[in-house]
Amino acid sequence: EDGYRLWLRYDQVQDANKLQQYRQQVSEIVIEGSSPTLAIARKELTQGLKGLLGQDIIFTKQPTKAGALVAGTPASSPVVAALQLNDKLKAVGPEGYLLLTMPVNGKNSTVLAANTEVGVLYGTFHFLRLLQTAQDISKLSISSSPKLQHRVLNHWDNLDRTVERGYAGFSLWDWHKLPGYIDQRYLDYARANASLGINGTVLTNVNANALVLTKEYLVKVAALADAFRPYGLKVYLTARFSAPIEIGGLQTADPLDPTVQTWWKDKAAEIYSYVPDFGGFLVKANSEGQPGPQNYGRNHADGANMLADAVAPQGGIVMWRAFVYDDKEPDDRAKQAYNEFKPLDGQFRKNVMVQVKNGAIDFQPREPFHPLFGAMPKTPIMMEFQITQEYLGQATNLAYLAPMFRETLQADTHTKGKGSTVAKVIDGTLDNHTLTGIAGVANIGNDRNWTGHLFGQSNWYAFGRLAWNHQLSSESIATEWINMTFSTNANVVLPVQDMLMTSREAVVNYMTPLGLHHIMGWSHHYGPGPWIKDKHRADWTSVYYHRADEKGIGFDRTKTGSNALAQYAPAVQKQFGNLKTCPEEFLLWFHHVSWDHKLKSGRTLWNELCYRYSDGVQQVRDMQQNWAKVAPALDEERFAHVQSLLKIQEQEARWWRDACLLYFQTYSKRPIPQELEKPTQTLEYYMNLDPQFVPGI
Ligand code: BDP
Repeated sequence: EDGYRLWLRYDQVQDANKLQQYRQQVSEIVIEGSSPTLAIARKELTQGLKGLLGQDIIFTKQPTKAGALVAGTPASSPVVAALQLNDKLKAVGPEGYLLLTMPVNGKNSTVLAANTEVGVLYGTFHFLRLLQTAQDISKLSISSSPKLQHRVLNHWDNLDRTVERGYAGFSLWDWHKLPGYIDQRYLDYARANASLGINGTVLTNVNANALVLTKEYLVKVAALADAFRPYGLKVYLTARFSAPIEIGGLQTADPLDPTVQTWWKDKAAEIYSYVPDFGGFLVKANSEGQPGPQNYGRNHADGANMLADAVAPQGGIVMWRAFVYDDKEPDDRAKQAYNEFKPLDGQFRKNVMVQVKNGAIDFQPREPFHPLFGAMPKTPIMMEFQITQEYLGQATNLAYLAPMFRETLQADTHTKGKGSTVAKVIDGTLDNHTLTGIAGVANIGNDRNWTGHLFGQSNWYAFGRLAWNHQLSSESIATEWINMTFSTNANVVLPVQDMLMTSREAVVNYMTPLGLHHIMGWSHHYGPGPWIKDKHRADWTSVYYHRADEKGIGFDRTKTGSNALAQYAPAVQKQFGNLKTCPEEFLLWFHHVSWDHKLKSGRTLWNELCYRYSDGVQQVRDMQQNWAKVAPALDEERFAHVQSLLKIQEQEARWWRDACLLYFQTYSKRPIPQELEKPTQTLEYYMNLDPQFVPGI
């Protein structure tokens, strides 16, 4: 029980009555066709049902008795074709599927129908999930299709197999053994993605290496693409903007230079000769030292359009990142992306999406939504979430991220009046776009359990489920994941559900409560570092963000400060701009607030900070208690793994609490409330800690 099987375990249904019912309801399978994708669906049904029902599965050509599962497309299956589902199928589009209880040849059956074979595969996983989560399958009437077109993982994987901000071992891609050796792990990876409906993978780091675009690597990329294709998973690459110079021998990478344009066109054609369904490019340009069009006095649209033209003939897309900042924006880093991109609205080619991080700084435990959502109505805006926990305790902290993803998706931009949610911006319904997408920076590596922390799997899972349907609730996704990963038994579900649902808020509390942000350890972003200052760039220090002084704490982003707030719609400005109406979770994001300011709890800001930090520690202790409850129902191996990590998390929560409170206290000059636990070390102790080591406090 090392976690390798993820949420696709298919252990026998625990409830005896349910098992009995399911055995009758799934008595035989009718699935025609022998394409690679249908072969995978058939294998999944065989293994899945065999495991779940504890008996062998019978395949037939026609339903012969009640309880047949009939799966296929009208093209692959004459039985499905005869059912006349055309209208319903039309409505679910190329990747959707139907799961219907209906008579077939007079026999009560379950029909799984789709327009494409990948649709059948997605429906297969859905059907198996119903059994894994102990649902009633007697009257199915499901039609499901994705709300977003491109559902993509971003791997920040380097060619030497290190993973930027990866905490689960090394990269899955074994470039050395490719293309000859196809590791079983590639197939298991693709299968897990298919089970969620993830349909794209960017193989390489946004801090890109041009070598991946050389012939030597492209044959390896092609081997991966071939392995992934039957699972509906398309391959994308990051394009290093200076590649024409580095591997092409040109003098320039100026996007308006015809020789550069031709170089990229030829390069794209070459890539398509290896990977005929290549998805396109993801680009980080003019950010954190990456080259880009601005090196030549051009703008982001010039750069993106050049690449878009290169991949357009073969139907490729460009995902151009809006994560740009440098020290040119002296008063507030949060403003730069909007300032650079908003004026370019309407100037991008049709096959370009601008990929925007959920918030304007950088994947903090909590950020208000990025002001670019809703601000560029003529441009398809793609969401970028970070699944890997760079700023949320990395692989030692349990933080279930669905509530964080949902919080951003549900946020109201007000750009077209009330109800203009971020979800509607990215799914194209607000501004009428058909090109839509979502990206998640992967938390996957070659650790046996894939994600380092077993519970990291829940974040891969949640990202995929929300990418398919952003309206799912965090709770329902959590329940599914728990049922599939651990058990459907309430003794397990309830405590683990509780752990998942508090975990992200716990992290916010013990790291960055009340809108604090970017106060973690220098560069590695692990552990507290609110004292960090005097680095070569102010916007890489902590004091730049928290601005604590004798009077108070917080970053004034209102008119009296950086006025970053002006980038939001008037209704949002009004709400966030007023100290009285600003949600407390964003208070110090937008305001510099005096230590004695009274909060909703009736406490002063200083006391509230002390309480929040302490609550965070308590919440981790509650998680430990909850986990202890599941011991009797769980295998020793997974239980012990999580138990040890929770112990580390509790230490880290105290580390954060004590270091931050002691540090901020040097400004507030107020005592930590009597009733709260006190730090056991001095501030100097924390400031001098070698950040490589978790303090054994
Ligand atoms: C930051 C990471 C850095 C990434 C960068 C990015 O610290 O490693 O390269 O984002 O998204 O969060 O480009």
